[in-house]
Amino acid sequence: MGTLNNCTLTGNAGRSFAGGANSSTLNNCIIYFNQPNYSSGTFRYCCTTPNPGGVGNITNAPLFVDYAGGNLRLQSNSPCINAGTNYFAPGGTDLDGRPRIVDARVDIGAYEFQPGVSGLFIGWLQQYRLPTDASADFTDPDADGHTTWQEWRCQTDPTNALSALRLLSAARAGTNVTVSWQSVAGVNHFLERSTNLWASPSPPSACWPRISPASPSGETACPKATSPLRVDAGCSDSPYP
Ligand SMILES: [Ca+2]
Ligand SMILES: [Ca+2]
Repeated sequence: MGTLNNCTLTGNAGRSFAGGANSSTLNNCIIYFNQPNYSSGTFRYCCTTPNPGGVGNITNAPLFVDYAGGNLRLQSNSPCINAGTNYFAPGGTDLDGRPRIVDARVDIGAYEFQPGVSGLFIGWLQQYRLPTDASADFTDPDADGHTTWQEWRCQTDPTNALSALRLLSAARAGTNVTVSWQSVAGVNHFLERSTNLWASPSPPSACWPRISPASPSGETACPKATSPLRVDAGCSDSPYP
């Protein structure tokens, strides 16, 4: 018994009492995937099933980012987004330390959906024990020259300086040059060329002109060129694309 505001209760089972909530007051809470979700109590602006009655409650699944993997942040199409009431919203931040109220209305559950920032990314930060509150997003904790966000885009290890997307070698091979880099399975890489390595892509969100198709292999042969080459995983320079 008690009162919970903006909490997520999931994956619990009970014998004598409900696995989720029993005779409690819940506001802005997700109570889902428990056996059973609740027995009795007062529910306002909650996501649970069956419908307990009361104001603002919804019964559709909350659409967690990865329930099996323990990532209980919300997908972009979650019915919990902007479905809570600010009256019961706690303090300034959510469980990750990011803004608790986005778009003027609080979400149901422990995590606020952060537009432009995938919950997958925040869960990935947590896997590496990096701060989830955005303070590490654009810093370089392992000092390998790549920000955490860039390492996310490349799926390299943001806590290991030896793990980074960079060219390893470029060797002549007949009329071609063979370029190699450290690859990561499942990530497409692009080889790009510019007359000025320090030039910023224009517009800022664009990549340099690509001279090879996407390649997951970590090695490709391309025509010899006098201009510099660089390897890129998507547009790793752009913030939150
Ligand atoms: Ca880094
Ligand atoms: Ca790294």
